[in-house]
Amino acid sequence: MAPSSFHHTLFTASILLLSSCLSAAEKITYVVVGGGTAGLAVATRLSENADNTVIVLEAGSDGFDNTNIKNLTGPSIQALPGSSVDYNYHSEPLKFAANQVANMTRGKVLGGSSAVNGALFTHPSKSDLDAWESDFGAAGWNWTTLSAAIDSAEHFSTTARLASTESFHGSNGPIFVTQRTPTGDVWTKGVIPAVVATGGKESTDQSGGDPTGIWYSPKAMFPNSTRSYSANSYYLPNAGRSNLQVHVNSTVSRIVWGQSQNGGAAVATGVEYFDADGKNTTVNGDRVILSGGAFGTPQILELSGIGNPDILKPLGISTVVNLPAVGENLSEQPTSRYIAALAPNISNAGVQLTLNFESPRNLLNSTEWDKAHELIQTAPPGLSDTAHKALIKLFESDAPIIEFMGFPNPANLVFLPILLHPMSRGSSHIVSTDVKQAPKFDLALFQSPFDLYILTKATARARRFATQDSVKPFVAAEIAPGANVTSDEQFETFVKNSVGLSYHPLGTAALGSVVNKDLRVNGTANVFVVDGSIIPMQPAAHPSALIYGIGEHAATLLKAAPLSDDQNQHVRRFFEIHV
Ligand SMILES: Cc1cc2nc3c(=O)[nH]c(=O)nc-3n(C[C@H](O)[C@H](O)[C@H](O)COP(=O)(O)OP(=O)(O)OC[C@H]3O[C@@H](n4cnc5c(N)ncnc54)[C@H](O)[C@@H]3O)c2cc1C
Ligand SMILES: *[C@@H]1O[C@H](CO)[C@@H](O)[C@H](O)[C@H]1NC(C)=O
Ligand SMILES: *[C@@H]1O[C@H](CO)[C@@H](O)[C@H](O)[C@H]1NC(C)=O
Ligand SMILES: *[C@@H]1O[C@H](CO)[C@@H](O)[C@H](O)[C@H]1NC(C)=O
Ligand SMILES: *[C@@H]1O[C@H](CO)[C@@H](O)[C@H](O)[C@H]1NC(C)=O
Ligand SMILES: *[C@@H]1O[C@H](CO)[C@@H](O)[C@H](O)[C@H]1NC(C)=O
Ligand SMILES: *[C@@H]1O[C@H](CO)[C@@H](O)[C@H](O)[C@H]1NC(C)=O
Ligand SMILES: *[C@@H]1O[C@H](CO)[C@@H](O)[C@H](O)[C@H]1NC(C)=O
Ligand SMILES: *[C@@H]1O[C@H](CO)[C@@H](O)[C@H](O)[C@H]1NC(C)=O
Ligand SMILES: *[C@@H]1O[C@H](CO)[C@@H](O)[C@H](O)[C@H]1NC(C)=O
Ligand SMILES: *[C@@H]1O[C@H](CO)[C@@H](O)[C@H](O)[C@H]1NC(C)=O
Ligand SMILES: CC(=O)N[C@H]1CO[C@H](CO)[C@@H](O)[C@@H]1O
Repeated sequence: MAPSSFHHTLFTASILLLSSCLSAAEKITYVVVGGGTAGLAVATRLSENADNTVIVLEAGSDGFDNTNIKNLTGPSIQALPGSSVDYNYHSEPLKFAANQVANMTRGKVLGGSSAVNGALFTHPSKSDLDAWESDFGAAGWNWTTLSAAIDSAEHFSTTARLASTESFHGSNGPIFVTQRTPTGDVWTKGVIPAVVATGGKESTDQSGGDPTGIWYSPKAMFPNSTRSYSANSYYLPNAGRSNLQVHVNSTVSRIVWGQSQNGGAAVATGVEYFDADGKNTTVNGDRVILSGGAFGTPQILELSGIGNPDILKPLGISTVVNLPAVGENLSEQPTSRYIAALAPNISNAGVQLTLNFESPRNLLNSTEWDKAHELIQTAPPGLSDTAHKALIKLFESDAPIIEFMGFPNPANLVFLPILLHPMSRGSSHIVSTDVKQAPKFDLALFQSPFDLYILTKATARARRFATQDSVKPFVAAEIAPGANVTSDEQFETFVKNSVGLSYHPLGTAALGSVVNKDLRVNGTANVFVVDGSIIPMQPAAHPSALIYGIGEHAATLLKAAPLSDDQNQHVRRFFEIHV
């Protein structure tokens, strides 16, 4: 933490001094908005260069004394949603899912959502990441570059008796990634053979570009099973750096704009924020990096006049850059569930999950595949042509479409099927000029009938796993969907009525529509987005590993980009990547 004696006026003066003596080794002051998953990754990496000064403003507190953050067992994880480290956001009623209101947990604490998440550390598939370059036009963003960036974040350690392939992982990064041996035989002797018996397969490591199959997926945790996340693994070991300052309890309300130049690109001079004492203040910088996450980043952009004038004008915000894609293209992976009570005396506990990734050809028989293929042809409102084509391509190439999460619940056998590549697109927009008022979130889950169809078939398949001979000795009665759910219609109603979130909202400041391949916001000289908002399409993965990779890759790009790149920013430049 910065010393509480931090003196703002002196500090601003020193920045002015720094920026007035640029030389071969450029001195660049970065202001990072949000000390979350990607924010602390990019801030820590940028501060490796002693010429950079990096100031992080985080809305939440430091959270280091919160034992529920450290401890990854069920009761601790379950105590985080709704607590002081959660923004406690709620969705608009889900119009296509029985008008339910979903609780949308997001971390409001140093570390962001990496402090409150389930800690699964999954590498995305090659086909997902190559689509960024080939389909979304983001040159240089592909499997080769991003998987290397994820590896830079990772410190993998193998565990006795569980299969893994070390070459698929990073071994020197700050985030510890560990597998634990599961207790009992439910998974090893029951579920894994059941998946294989029903046409699935066992994986020896999902991290090499093809996650297909069931595996004991590792978590971001130290060998002692406590959470390894951006605050304790990127920031804390480097907290002594004099050029890295992290201010908690500091909520950014907007970007401060200076005179624009060179063809109209908007120039940020810094940001305005409420400091730990609630005082409205500003900090200057050469570059502003927004790392507020998929909900926080579009909120700050809109509060700063970057977005759709139809949304900004009624709130009295003048448009600085007309960029209607801000806050649009929101995607979330909906979940369903399958639960059966375990038979008496079955041991099933701990922190080790299994994940089972399956493809359309695995999940669907030929009749069902034809039906799904027909449904995927119709784009729901809000889905861009680019994303629609990319999704069809993934489906036809039999890329993973469903993941079954298997939990070590002591009383029950639990599978949560997750729809990996949803078509439905929602939005996240401000409704007030007050940063402390929650934006409005339209998740649009199941607006696409394709999404509902796939998740319905997956729920039925989960029951098939649980009723295989190998699983029978471990389970008693089915709890959900329940014995009265048998027809396609009943399964579909069950899925709609019991939909859950995977807490993977992404895409609200997407590459190719809000930011260019340098992560610069279109129409600005020096504002960048570095977080999950830039992801143009859901990966077949839990996204935190990828988001650390985005922080790593962004730092590499920014370290190599001189300030003259910002000064020479013309709006035209954006078209070079946006075809
Ligand atoms: C309950 C839950 C379970 C999950 N489980 C998993 C999992 O097991 N595996 C996995 O890979 N992923 C999981 N995820 C998803 C993953 O954690 C997130 O996608 C990822 O952490 C998001 O990273 P980010 O950098 O985009 O945003 P965040 O990490 O959320 O960071 C945003 C930061 O910005 C701050 N901020 C926002 N607005 C402002 C402002 N105006 N001023 C100052 N600061 C601001 C926030 O307080 C926050 O610290 C889960 C998420 C949740 C919520
Ligand atoms: C931040 O706020 C929390 C909760 O109000 C408080 O406990 C903590 O001391 C504050 N930290 C700082 C550095 O102001
Ligand atoms: C985590 O909490 C559980 C109780 O839920 C406790 O048994 C366990 O020892 C704790 N683990 C650590 C590493 O503190
Ligand atoms: C959603 O959050 C509210 C509090 O805001 C809580 O009362 C409710 O139990 C939560 N619902 C679920 C399903 O967790
Ligand atoms: C990925 O991006 C890098 C960096 O621009 C480039 O060298 C490479 O050719 C790209 N494509 C693939 C398939 O690696
Ligand atoms: C677990 O290991 C980490 C990293 O070595 C350490 O910082 C932490 O104190 C340990 N926690 C416990 C409860 O042993
Ligand atoms: C903070 O102060 C500035 C300068 O006085 C003012 O323009 C701005 O509206 C204030 N911001 C908030 C959120 O009150
Ligand atoms: C969504 O993103 C695409 C690029 O993937 C972009 O072309 C489109 O404009 C965005 N949609 C909206 C409604 O802004
Ligand atoms: C595919 O499964 C459906 C049930 O969803 C069944 O009615 C149909 O007969 C099956 N078709 C084939 C070709 O197996
Ligand atoms: C099955 O039974 C449960 C519990 O009694 C009930 O809530 C649900 O609506 C029933 N479903 C169907 C399809 O009848
Ligand atoms: C990028 O900004 C320029 C100028 O503001 C605008 O003409 C162009 O349409 C923008 N691109 C997108 C994809 O919004
Ligand atoms: C070894 C063991 O835990 N046995 C228990 C199995 O479950 C029955 C009934 O629930 C108990 O009575 C046994 O003690």
